[in-house]
Amino acid sequence: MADTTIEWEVKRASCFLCHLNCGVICTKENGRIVKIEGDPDCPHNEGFVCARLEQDRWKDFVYNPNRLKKPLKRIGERGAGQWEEISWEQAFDEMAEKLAALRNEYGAETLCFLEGTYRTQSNLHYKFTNLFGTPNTGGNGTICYSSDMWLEPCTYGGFCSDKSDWKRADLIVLWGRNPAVSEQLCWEWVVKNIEERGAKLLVIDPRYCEAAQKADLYLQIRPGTDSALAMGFINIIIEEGLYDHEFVEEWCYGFEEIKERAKEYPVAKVSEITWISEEKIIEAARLYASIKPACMPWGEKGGDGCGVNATSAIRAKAILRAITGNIDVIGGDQLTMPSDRGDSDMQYNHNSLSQEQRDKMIGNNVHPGLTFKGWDLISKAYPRFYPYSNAPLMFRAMITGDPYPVKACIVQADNPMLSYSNSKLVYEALTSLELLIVNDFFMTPTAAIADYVLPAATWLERCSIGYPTMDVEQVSMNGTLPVLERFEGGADIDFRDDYEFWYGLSERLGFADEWWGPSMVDMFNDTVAHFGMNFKDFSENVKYLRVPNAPEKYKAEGFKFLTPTGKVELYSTIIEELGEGYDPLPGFEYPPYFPEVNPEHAEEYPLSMITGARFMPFYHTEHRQPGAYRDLHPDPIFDIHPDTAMKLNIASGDWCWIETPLGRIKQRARTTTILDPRVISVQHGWWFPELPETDLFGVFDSNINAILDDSPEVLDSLMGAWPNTGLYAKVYKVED
Ligand SMILES: Nc1nc2c(c(=O)[nH]1)N[C@H]1C(S)=C(S)[C@@H](COP(=O)(O)OP(=O)(O)OC[C@H]3O[C@@H](n4cnc5c(=O)[nH]c(N)nc54)[C@H](O)[C@@H]3O)O[C@H]1N2
Ligand SMILES: Nc1nc2c(c(=O)[nH]1)N[C@H]1C(S)=C(S)[C@@H](COP(=O)(O)OP(=O)(O)OC[C@H]3O[C@@H](n4cnc5c(=O)[nH]c(N)nc54)[C@H](O)[C@@H]3O)O[C@H]1N2
Ligand code: SF4
Ligand SMILES: [Mo]
Repeated sequence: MADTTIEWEVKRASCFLCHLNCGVICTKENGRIVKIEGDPDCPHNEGFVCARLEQDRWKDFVYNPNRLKKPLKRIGERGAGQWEEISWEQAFDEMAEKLAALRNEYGAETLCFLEGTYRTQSNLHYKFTNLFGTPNTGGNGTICYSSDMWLEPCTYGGFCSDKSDWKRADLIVLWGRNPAVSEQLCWEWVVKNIEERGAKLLVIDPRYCEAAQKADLYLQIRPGTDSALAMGFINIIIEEGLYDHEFVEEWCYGFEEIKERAKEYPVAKVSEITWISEEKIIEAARLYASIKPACMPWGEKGGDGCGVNATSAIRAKAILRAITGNIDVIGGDQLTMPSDRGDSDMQYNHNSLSQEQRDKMIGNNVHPGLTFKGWDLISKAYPRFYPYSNAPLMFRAMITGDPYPVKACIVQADNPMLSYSNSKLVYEALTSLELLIVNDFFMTPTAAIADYVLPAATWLERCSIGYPTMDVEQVSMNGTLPVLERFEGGADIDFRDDYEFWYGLSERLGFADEWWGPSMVDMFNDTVAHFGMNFKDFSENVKYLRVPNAPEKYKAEGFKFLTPTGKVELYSTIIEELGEGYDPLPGFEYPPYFPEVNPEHAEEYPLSMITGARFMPFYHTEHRQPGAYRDLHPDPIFDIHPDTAMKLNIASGDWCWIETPLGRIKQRARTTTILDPRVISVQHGWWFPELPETDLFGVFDSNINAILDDSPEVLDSLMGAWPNTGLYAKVYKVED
């Protein structure tokens, strides 16, 4: 008689399909997950989950038949789709042997690492690269939050833009941020605050987006001009005496300097640059300075993603938070400070890397902010900061060998063939390597050109400590053991988690004893040791641990902001120390393609373009595999105003070419009045897993980054950030 016993199991996890790390409960039947629900007891999401988990869509993620099953070794030409399945042991042995040989031949700096948006334990790859001896870790962080993570500590010795007090603010400023799509849990908090507490909402966005539609005041800004607007606000707030006099006098350094600089941005000039009426600019500045407390969370587009003005936009916003007295107050943007536990260097092993190697970090002498050079200057405030090599320079080094040969790259949780600008150059760079290793869930366009492709464990298949981001009052530490073990319930994927990946390599390279042990549990045992228990007990007994933030730290006796002056530096002495060419005060310069500075270019490419405004259900380049996610959004879409579309004889739904000097890609038009007629909005992240691997899944067909520039002229000088908004393009119908 067949065994009909059904075994049920219920396990907790932190969803990592996005950074919010919602607490979830997974129900298993005979070793397979059958249900995932939001955990009502999780103080962060209180049962909320988004569309990525609803309708059982997660099944097409974790149980997707296209997941990588075994380590693959390239046996044909690069990109020819010819692979041999090998064991993990063989993969580790061979990869380590090749890495050691390349290190002997070219020096350790020949290895670089690439990461995308934070999706796994980021300390692990630093630990590995530092112990291996290379300073070269690059990533998308340069245009995503890391620039904030450096510039905010440089301004106020900590950072606050992910500790915005969404639920208790009386005014919420969403500036280049649309959480209604990008962080839906945060949007729940905003809506609740508006409905229950009567909070006001100010939105600054070129698209009349979901958040804008609920705003009390909406500014339809011209893409790429945010720092001009911020300077205009600073000017109005200072000239009208609306700033927080007490906070400025006691706690701000460089007020006269910023006041003088801001005078260069009178409202008429700002209106001309930003396409926003003078009245609205004044109204918005007064609103932000008068309603207290106000929070202004971080936003990718009105800051890190805006190219040459990235530093200025981020700094000017930080200054606005300070002069309006909204830093570290309840309902404002609360300040994080280094933990007083004195984190050991074991997490990152930054101290294992010699100064000689640090000095070789690519970007160190050109865009020093995010490199070790910049980190040294803010490390008092942010000892666990992640330094970054500059990715555009690193790709160029792979191709040219300048400043030295970069011959090997490990890619983990990143899809660089799509996520960085100038994909064709990225392709040239990655295919010129002697060794490319990719660790992912799926065969991506990046994995397709690798030498080794290794199947990764998802968040359901590894243990974790979830630290939900973007949440001010309930930082909950959610320790969980794997929901699924390898091969459980008949699953056929021979994954290793990201810890095991690094440990396996380290073992063969002779530095395993620098790790906590062979398993991630060993690391987490150490993380929770100060609670007097091991990780297993912690995950089973503690469930959620809330660590409330303590606001108004500056009111304590003897407090100093962790900057060189001990104050909020409106004028940055740290940037000054980095030398000429880096401005200690924010401002605005016209980005290279603007008609004001490049009229010929604008004649050929007349439409202002934003790229990568988020849309559901995808997370960047993920979930394109045929199935539940893709069914919700089968084709790439760009938005265009109906008047503009009509002039160009484009109907909604038409496939169109979008062209820049770097080439053209195609997407389908969607006409909408949420945009100014002069602006188009193009989706990012598009590839087509259903197309042949040998064509790299159509990676150049509809991927906007294939035609975006990352050359030195378009980068922010201090951060080296490349632009994904405020660009210029032309569009026309695909005729054949
Ligand atoms: N034009 C334009 N370009 C942009 C942007 C834009 O707005 N416009 N946005 C930029 C921003 S802000 C970011 S953050 C980047 C994002 O860039 P990426 O992070 O490169 O994009 P993802 O598609 O999220 O790629 C992550 C890859 O990691 C894999 N992965 C996910 N989780 C794990 C894990 O736990 N372990 C392992 N080993 N692999 C995992 C996924 O399957 C996927 O292939 O894109 C940037 N690029
Ligand atoms: N669905 C989905 N959610 C995501 C992601 C995803 O890929 N998909 N990615 C995650 C990641 S890594 C990040 S970094 C966050 C980013 O989160 P957000 O910053 O909220 O995301 P975006 O949609 O890139 O940009 C927000 C808004 O900025 C507007 N914008 C574009 N150009 C400009 C400009 O020049 N100035 C101003 N002021 N606004 C501009 C866009 O129209 C958009 O409405 O989203 C996260 N959430
Ligand atoms: S909001 Fe993010 S963490 Fe929460 S359920 Fe959706 S994808 Fe998962
Ligand atoms: Mo990001």
